[in-house]
Amino acid sequence: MTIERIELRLIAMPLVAPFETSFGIETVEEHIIVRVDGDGITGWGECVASEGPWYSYETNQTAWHVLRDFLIPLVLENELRAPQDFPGLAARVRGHNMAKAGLEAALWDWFAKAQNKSLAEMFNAAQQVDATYVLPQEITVGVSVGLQATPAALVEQVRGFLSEGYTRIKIKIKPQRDVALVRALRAEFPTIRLQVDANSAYTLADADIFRAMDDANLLLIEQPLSNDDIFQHIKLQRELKTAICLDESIHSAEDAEAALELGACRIINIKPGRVGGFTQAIKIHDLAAKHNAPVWCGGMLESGIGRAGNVAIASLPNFTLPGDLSASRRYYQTDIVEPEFQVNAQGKMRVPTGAGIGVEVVQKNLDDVTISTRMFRKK
Ligand code: OSB
Ligand code: MG
Repeated sequence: MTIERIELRLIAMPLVAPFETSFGIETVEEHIIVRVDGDGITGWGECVASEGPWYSYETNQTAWHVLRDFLIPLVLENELRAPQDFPGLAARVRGHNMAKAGLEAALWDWFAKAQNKSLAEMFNAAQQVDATYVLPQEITVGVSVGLQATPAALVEQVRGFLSEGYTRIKIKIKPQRDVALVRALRAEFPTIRLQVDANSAYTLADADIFRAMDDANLLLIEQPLSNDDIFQHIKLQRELKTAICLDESIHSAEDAEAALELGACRIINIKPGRVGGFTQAIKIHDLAAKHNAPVWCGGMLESGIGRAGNVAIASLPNFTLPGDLSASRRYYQTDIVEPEFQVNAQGKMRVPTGAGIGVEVVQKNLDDVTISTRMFRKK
């Protein structure tokens, strides 16, 4: 059981439509794909850093540097017995969670394939039904809708997603484009499962804006205040009936414990990339369950490689809220895996059952979107 080669690829995939958040507009998604090879087995992972340090400080350039110079040598110079060995090895590297998570994901896929188990099985997603344990066959998913030119355009976008089957809608908000959007949607769709995501665009001085949406029956308000903040969120959560959900503030199980015990939020968005990988994501899932706090799986506009891991982790039992896990074609004309991810008329997505990520990487599609490649070998 030895990893002999690791390949990095920077890829650029055009989005079917621009995605606008409070921190910017994305039209092309650039990610790093990590491939590990050994013993005739290939594992795939996706690093969800982006071009610029807007969502977090990581960029594809910082992730490439940290992977090339620090993380990949650690894997090639040490013998791993399980993917869970990686976080301990990588702990010397402070931060850079997305770089770590991209490589850890490839290791999970590689070890899962070596044991002929699906990722969901590796993550212990089986749930008790009567006397036996079974893996969930499908999960309920949602869609994250970017800022649109007008409230009317947003209403039409949402109508389209509802007609495709999605049963939970998240909208992006930013100052001046918030309460009016919620009101426009509630006027048209009074009972849908609706939530908002501010991506850290507000301060406590804006508390009135959140009070103004407190009666809109939102599932949650995601990351209203500063990235990394816990303290100010405690003060805001005290003022609101609606649950705050933290995204950018939670980088580890320790952060999650502080936020839940101190009352900074009542729900956590788990993105494996943001927390350094699936091992840490599972820790946060388990910790939140102990606190009776629901979690859901966030997204970073992943290709099918990253999506496969997210769908698998979202099948764990305390992922009780629908995730930002939409069909491949909601993001991309052509995905780099087969079969593509689909959503049915009830807003559900199937969890792959094959070994590892459970989908095949289509080499030609991957080559078509590759900007640069670099190979690393065991000495
Ligand atoms: O805050 O959840 C976020 C996309 C890029 C960066 C941050 C976020 C998002 C999304 C999209 O909301 C979720 C998806 O992948 O569908
Ligand atoms: Mg978010």
